[in-house]
Parts: sequence; C-alpha cells; structure tokens
Amino acid sequence: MMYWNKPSECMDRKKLEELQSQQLVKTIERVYYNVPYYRNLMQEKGIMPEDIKGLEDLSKLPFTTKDDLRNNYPYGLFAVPLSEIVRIHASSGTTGKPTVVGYTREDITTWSELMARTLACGGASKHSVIQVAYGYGLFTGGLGVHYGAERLGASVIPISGGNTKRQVMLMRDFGTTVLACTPSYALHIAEVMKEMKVPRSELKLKYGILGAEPWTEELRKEIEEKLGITAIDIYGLSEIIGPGVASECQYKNGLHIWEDHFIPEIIDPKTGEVLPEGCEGELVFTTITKEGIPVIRYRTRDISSLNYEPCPCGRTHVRMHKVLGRTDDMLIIRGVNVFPSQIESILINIGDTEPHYLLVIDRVGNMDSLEVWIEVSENLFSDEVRKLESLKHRIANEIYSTLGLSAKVKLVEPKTIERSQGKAKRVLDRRK
Ligand code: DLL
Repeated sequence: MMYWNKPSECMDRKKLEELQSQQLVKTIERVYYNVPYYRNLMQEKGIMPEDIKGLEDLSKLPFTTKDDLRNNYPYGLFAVPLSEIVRIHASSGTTGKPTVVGYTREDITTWSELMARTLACGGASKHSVIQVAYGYGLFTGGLGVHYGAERLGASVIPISGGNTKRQVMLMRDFGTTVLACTPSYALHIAEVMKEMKVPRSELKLKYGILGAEPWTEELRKEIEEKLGITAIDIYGLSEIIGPGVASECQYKNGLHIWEDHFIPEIIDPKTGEVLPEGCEGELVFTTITKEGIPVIRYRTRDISSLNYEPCPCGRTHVRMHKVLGRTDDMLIIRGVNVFPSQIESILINIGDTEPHYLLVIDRVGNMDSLEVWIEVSENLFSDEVRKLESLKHRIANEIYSTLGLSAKVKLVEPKTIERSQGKAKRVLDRRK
C-alpha cells in the first residue's frame, strides 16, 4: 500500500475529529475577523466565533454558494491581503464572471502535499513518469497536479491538454507511466493512439489519474480496456482547493476525502438539512487549513453520499461516493428527471457504439424532445441498414425502460461528435 503521509492518512478517527474541531474553531475566528462578508453574515444570524466550539456546531453556520463568490468578485472573500497571495486561479463557469480563488505560499504547500497524497493513493510514486494533460492556466487541474507530482518526486511532463498526436508520441517516447487528464480526454487519447497505430505494447502506461468531470463505471471500464491501465477517479473543485480534495485508492470503491483539511457534509439540497450517513444528497465542504480563501459550508451542487466504514486500504478518511451528477445538470425532460450519466451507462452497456455522445434537448410546440446522438463503431457503420435500425431501436427501448422517456436516437458516423481536451460537453439544451 502506497501512502504518502501515513500518520495523517491513517489517523485514528477520534483524533481526526478532535483535529477537525480545533481547526474549525480557528477557521471561524479567522474568517470572522478577516472577511467582512462572513462577519456581517454571522452577525445577522447572531453567531459569535465563541459559539463555534467544535464539529457539533458546524450546522449552525450559514452556507456559502457560488453566487456568494461571484457577488464578492474578485477578491472580496480573501482572508489575507493581496500581498500574501502568491497564486490566483479562476473557474469560468457557464455564465458571467468567473469565480476567483487565491493561495498563500502556505496554501500552495498544503495543496502540493494533498496532491502528492492523491497521486500516491492512485498508484503513483517517485518512480513514476507523470504526463500532466490537464489544462495549465487559470484552471486548477494542470498546475495542481503538477506541483503534487513534483512534491512526490515523480518525473513530470507538463504537456497540458491538446495536441493529441504529440501526447501519444511523448507517452511512448518518454515512457509515461501515469496519465493525468479528464476521462473524456483519456478516451480521446486512446482513440488517436489507435489511429496512429501505436500498439499498447510500446507504452509503459499503468495508471490514469482522471477527474474534473462526472464519468460512469461503464466509461471507466472502456478507458481501462482501451488504454490497458487502472483508472482512478480524483475529485476536487477550485473553490475548495482544486484537485486534491478526494481520491480513490486501489480499491476503487469511493473517494477518500482528505478530512484533516476539509470537513464534508451531505445535505438535502431543497431544505439544507444535514442528512445521516449513507444518504444521497448535495456535498458541502468547509476548509479548515486554507489561508487565502477559507470557505465555510460551501455548497458544491455535486451529488454524493458519505461512507465511514473502514476501507481495506487502511486509510481512515471517509469515502464519498463517485459523483455522477450535479443538482444543476439534472435535466427535466417532459417532467422526467434525467442525469446524463444514466444515459451514458445505457449507451456503453449496449455495445456496438463508441462512448462519444451528445444529448440534444429541444422544445417543439409545448413538448420537450430528447435526441440522443451516438457514434456507431467503425465496423457496424459500414454494415447494412437493417442492423443500424435495430441498434437504434435497442437504444431507444433501453432508455424507455430505464427512464420511462421516449427518445429519438440518431446514429452518427465515427468521430463526428466533438472531442474535448478538458471537460466534455454532453448536453445541448436548445430550450433555453
Ligand atoms: O475540476 C478540479 C479538478 C481538476 C478535479 C483536475 C480533478 C482533476 P473546477 O473546474 O472548479 O475544478 O470544477 C469543479 O467539477 O464541482 C464537479 O462538478 C466536477 N468534478 C471534479 N472532479 C470530479 C469527479 C476541478 N472526479 C467541478 N467526478 C466539481 C465528477 C467532478 N465530477
């Protein structure tokens, strides 16, 4: 078992919770005295820093949302003067102003430590050659993984996203053992590798450290088969630190949340009520070591659940269920709630298709329509029409029987759906 920081990763849970309580108290003091926004909010609610004595008081505190960050654009929630900030990242989001986050030198150290942990948890070590194909720039993926990989002592190839042929060439020539990128990009790299006729045997690749977007177990299997690797899911978000919030271990059964730095909760997204262990709901995080921009009870909109049972890997940190959807990417089509990941599972299970798809939603008259565009495998595409028709029906039937929703299936030629180099776009909603 490869631990990066065994005392922290395997800390006794009682000690861990004591540590969380202490750090929470410090964090609340820090934001109360250093961030006017939090001070005003707490005063409005009649909460003084002394009222927060430990974990048991967490639920007294108000939530923070992406809108709160936007309304305080760009630096309003920073808890230190800008002279103490050594790095700024931002996430673009779908509308308007980006959300901006700042790191002190100490925050960068913490982040690197957590990313080193994450990479080790996923199978990497100082002997690894890590190709970082997450985007470098304002996005936290590239630089976050990069600093962690250097901290780990691995050999880092900072290639960033894009130029896929070169990714394949370097992966072969430089003997890459770990590929770090989004799952959709990993799949695209596999595809280009095949086009370039680079055989798997010429690669040393062992692990994929994949994240930044939702992906199903079915997609994991595809990636593992196509690249001949173990694919590990890593989770994080800019508002909390970037990648390095949680990671799967070799058991691939939930992601360990680095609880000595972040306190997770699961809430009912409608009422805000904290839900008991095991229930599915919205994931909420409080940072307890961050200096630049500590966040209190941040609502991620990601849907997950928490599992406190001991993991065979020996790490004591709670596991979050793989995130398969967000409260805001749930589609409501003719009144039926649909997550893109549900359709992804169906499409991959059915076979004869490539895992590249797009859901096109429109409104014709007063009726919502769902069209599922899916690429057909090369060998089937040149085949007879009858087979294609039957495939279309099979997919539509399967969607109907799983979701109770009739969909029009459009089979498209291989390689016609746009490939992403970062986060994939799976939905085109024309109703808006
Ligand atoms: O995506 C940080 C990151 C970079 C994570 C590289 C992992 C690897 P943001 O751009 O702020 O940060 O987007 C955060 O992406 O709230 C989730 O909705 C989604 N997300 C991130 N990781 C996963 C994952 C980075 N493993 C948002 N599974 C989050 C599902 C994920 N969704």
